[in-house]
Amino acid sequence: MKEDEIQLAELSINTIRFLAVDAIQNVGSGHPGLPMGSAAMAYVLWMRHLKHNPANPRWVDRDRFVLSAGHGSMLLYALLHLTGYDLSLEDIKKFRQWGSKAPGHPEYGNTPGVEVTTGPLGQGISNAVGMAIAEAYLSARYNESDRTIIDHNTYVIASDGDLMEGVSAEACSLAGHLGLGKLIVLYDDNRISLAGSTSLSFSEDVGKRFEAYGWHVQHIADGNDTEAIDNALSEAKRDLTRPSIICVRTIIGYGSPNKEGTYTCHGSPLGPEEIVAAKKNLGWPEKEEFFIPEEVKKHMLGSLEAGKKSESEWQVRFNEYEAAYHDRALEFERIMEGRLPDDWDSELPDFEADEKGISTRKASEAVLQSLAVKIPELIGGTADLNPSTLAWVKGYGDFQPPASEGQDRQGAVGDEWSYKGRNIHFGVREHAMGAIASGMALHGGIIPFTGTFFTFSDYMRPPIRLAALMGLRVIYVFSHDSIGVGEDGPTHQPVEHLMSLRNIPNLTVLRPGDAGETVEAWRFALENSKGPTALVLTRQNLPVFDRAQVSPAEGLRRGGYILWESEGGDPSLILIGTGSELYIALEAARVLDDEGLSVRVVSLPSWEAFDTESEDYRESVLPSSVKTRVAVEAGIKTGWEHYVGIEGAVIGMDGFGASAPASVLFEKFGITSENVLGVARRLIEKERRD
Ligand SMILES: Cc1ncc(C[n+]2csc(CCOP(=O)(O)OP(=O)(O)O)c2C)c(N)n1
Repeated sequence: MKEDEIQLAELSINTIRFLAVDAIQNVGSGHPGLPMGSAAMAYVLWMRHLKHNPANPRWVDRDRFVLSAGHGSMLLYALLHLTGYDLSLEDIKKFRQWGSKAPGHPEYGNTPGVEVTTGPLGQGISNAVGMAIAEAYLSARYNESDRTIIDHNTYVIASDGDLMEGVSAEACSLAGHLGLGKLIVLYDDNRISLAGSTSLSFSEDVGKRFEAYGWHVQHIADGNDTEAIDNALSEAKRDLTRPSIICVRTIIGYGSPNKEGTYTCHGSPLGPEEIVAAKKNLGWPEKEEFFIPEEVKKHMLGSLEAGKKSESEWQVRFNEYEAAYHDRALEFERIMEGRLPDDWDSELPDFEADEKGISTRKASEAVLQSLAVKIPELIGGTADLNPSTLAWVKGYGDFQPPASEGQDRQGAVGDEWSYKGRNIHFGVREHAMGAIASGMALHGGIIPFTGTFFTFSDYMRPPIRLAALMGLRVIYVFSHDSIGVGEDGPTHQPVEHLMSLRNIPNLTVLRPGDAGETVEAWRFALENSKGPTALVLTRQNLPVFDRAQVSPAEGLRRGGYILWESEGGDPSLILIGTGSELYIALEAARVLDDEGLSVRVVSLPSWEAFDTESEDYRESVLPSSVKTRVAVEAGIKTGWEHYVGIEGAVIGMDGFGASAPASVLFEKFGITSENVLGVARRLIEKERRD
């Protein structure tokens, strides 16, 4: 490397550092330590390796970059600004302010060039595993021996906190198993976290840990050694069969004479005096703020031209591909735009009325198989619960590294083991499964689904929340949705989970009441491209309603609908049910109807969907004049007042379940049509008395 290039690199690195320092000081909050310490590795990655086009942040074959340690957001904003993304210096001056394009932590959809929302430590690096899985799947499916249209890396900067969080262990263990060679992590090994030295709580050998996962591990002793970082990145890129981690020893707050190497610069502005001292120390103009030397501006903005060139070269390759493989090219464009194929729902199953019925998990399995035929981007799997949740796509192979000859394939979903496989075996790693699914959705070209028992949705809550925040189309299949689980007992019986997930904004929770509603639930989930959907399904069989006798299951799409009512309408009582309790409500309603009462049964599989319907529609389903209402759901009751009011009644759970056969549990906890009858009669009587 020539002397003037080395100097320009140093100047650029200091520009990144002081843009971060000044922006944070300007607004009085933020995290300067990480950008100062990791500016050199970020510079080398972005200026010498990252394939991207700042003029088109959505270019499909760009490398993905994830700042997993989202608190260091000013590092990313400095890079985005300097390399020509649509993020001005004025935006940066409004760092962390209302409506800013530079929020406190990077937010997907808010800032051009931000690939993922990060901040909760451990998530970003786990999302990146999903991005690398998506890349591997798409390149296996679409690249031809003579034409390559997908070939990019996923880069991560991760911090101590990221690697302390358990989810990173789950995700990186799986990444090692899968041999995701295009995943490259730069570990900002500064040995300082928020509250002090990592020697207080984190003394494992990270390199050895990743070696044990099957990763390619490299070490760099000096985080400012740009040549070493450059070489390590090249080496990492050459290894196509193992993910790479480069452990880079850095100094948090590098350059700040009184604060570097200490936790005091992790999350507070350096302060005016210390900033002057740091600038002096690194040979930076002391009085200047937001200073960008002309030569740095020119040099780093060179990314714009280089990016445009990379993309146009790719476009030529894509055009050639399109000429040779027309249909596949069209399909590729479609999936990358997130559009469903025209006839995607043409083969959905129809379920005949059946008293004995089937479980909604089983119905879901049938629906999923029919969708898989039409939607090649629908890929996913379970956390070691395929045979129980039935969330698999049979006949589409297992997503595994190609060189897995001779391995024990018990439990595999298909004969084929390759990156073309559409069944991902997440292992018993629910938390990572959620984060990985988000990464796949973020990458584009994939509609991911996951599967586990509903009670373990707790283990997935952090990524579910973030998927909702980011507005990602991820489909969570949760089976074994209540005390209906039976003998496994209270550890496996979700109770508070429905209400708890309903509280996450922009997550749609759907609890279908029979097989017909399950078909509609899947349809809803696929069409919901603005946020995740949780499908909450039973283990036990439920009757399949005779839709000639009750309303069509399409009603589910509105979140709630009148399933059935006494002739003449004008009900004096409304029974509301979801999932496995819907038929219980219907049974009770028919008895009351026989007794001469005018009853309405409302199926309410999704609160979120129903609440976004017009007031007129909601009023037509739940007329405010009818105050005598009973809701029945095998979950915690709290919250149902929202629909039954204080004058209504709720039949549900007050505490945990128990270990016993399901039928006994429903009996003991009073979730039966007899109890609905009793409660309804009491309410009616009370109303008559009042
Ligand atoms: C899941 C989660 N827990 C806690 C926090 C709060 N927090 C922000 S940064 C941080 C630790 C910072 O240490 P490190 O990751 O090493 O970053 P550095 O100090 O090097 O900037 C913590 C605990 C968080 N962002 N996410």
